[in-house]
Amino acid sequence: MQATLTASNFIDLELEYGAHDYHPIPVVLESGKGVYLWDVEGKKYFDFLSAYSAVNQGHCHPRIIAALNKQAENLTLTSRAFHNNKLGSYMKYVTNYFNYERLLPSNTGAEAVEAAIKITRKWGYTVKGIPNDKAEIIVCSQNFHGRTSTIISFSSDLGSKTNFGPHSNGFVTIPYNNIKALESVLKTHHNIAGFLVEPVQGEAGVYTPDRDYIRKVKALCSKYNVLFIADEIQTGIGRTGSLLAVCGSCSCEGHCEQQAKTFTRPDVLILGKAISGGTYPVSAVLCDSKIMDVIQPGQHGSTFGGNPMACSVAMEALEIIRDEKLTQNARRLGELFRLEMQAYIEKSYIVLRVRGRGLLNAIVINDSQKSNTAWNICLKLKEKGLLAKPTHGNIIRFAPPLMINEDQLVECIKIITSTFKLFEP
Ligand code: IF1
Repeated sequence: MQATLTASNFIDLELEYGAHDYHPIPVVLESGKGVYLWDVEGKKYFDFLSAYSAVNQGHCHPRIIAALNKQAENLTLTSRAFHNNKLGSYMKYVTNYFNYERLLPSNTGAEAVEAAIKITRKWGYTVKGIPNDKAEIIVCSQNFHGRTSTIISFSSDLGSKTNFGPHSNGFVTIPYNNIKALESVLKTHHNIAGFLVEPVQGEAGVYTPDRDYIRKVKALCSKYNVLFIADEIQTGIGRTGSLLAVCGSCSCEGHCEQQAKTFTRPDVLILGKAISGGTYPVSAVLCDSKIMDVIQPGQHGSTFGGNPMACSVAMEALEIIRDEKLTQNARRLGELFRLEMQAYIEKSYIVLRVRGRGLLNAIVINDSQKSNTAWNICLKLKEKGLLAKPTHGNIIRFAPPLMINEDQLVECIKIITSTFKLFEP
């Protein structure tokens, strides 16, 4: 049956039987290898989305697939009612890798954010001494942390939250990249348990904060005894040219691939997406014992969290980041990408600016958010063999797998700029 279906048949099936929760680029993908994807008609594409930065190691990395298959032959799921022989080694490996004392395992990004919120609140009550049910968490406008009913409560995106109320209390919103706003809330609100922030705002359109923002955030959080919670679900694991984007903001200038430098080290670190190379849903919250130990048996959990498949896949995926020096590659090629884009922009009308860090970049199209120019550019890119997706109407995110090489990137830059040219007046 499959063999006789065309791309439009597959799309129609989703439209007919699926929830209408997405509006994808009309391409039906069948296989992937490294930076490449192939559709059902055999057309080959460069992937410039990487499943929203989950496939940093490249599609179907042979080492990750081998780890997956090997584990699948032995044991897939035990639940946390019993121990398994992978979880402990996984926890040791990841806490070492990121320099934290403890890890709480989960599956999707939103789940890990939820867990971080619970840990932070409980720390607020039991360690900081906030009165019962009064804890508040500071968040930034234009944030993206996931889709659960609590997380959308503090989203500023109306589409994400309208008619999904009643919303949860306990969040105070401040502008992003604004230290004064943070300090003023910390001064006036006395029940703040934490500050939750993306070190680079992804969904907002790849907004990179000032160089010293994260360092100042860390200092203020320490001063007011508030947990600094970094959502590195999208920015972490090499994507921005440093192991964590918080490193990219500290004085090491992104040179501490191996471990986050202690002074911009988040109190609570949230990881997801690329921790498994996009092979399996894996997410985690990392923090030290003095924070994590507020969670005791029966107070949090997940049927699939910490399962042996997730552990095996994630250890291999993280090992690959180091072995293949993907962080360094992201930094070097990210600079090349922005340089080439900037050179194009100098003489362009249709492209306004490029911004980003490492291989998490965005191009702002010179048209209104309501226009379909960015969408049309993406359709043209697709025709020319490159897949990217617009956001907020006039922004296109460019985030290839981190294992892309220079020749491939140069080829992609040609595809991208020659496509832009078609849209110049
Ligand atoms: C969608 C963007 C990316 C995230 C951060 C938590 C989560 C995400 C910083 C939740 C997820 C996604 C989900 C996807 C779109 C997407 C996205 F466009 F919103 F910005 F990545 F580029 N924190 N990001 O970026 O993780 O529960 O999905 O595993 O919801 O449509 P999840």
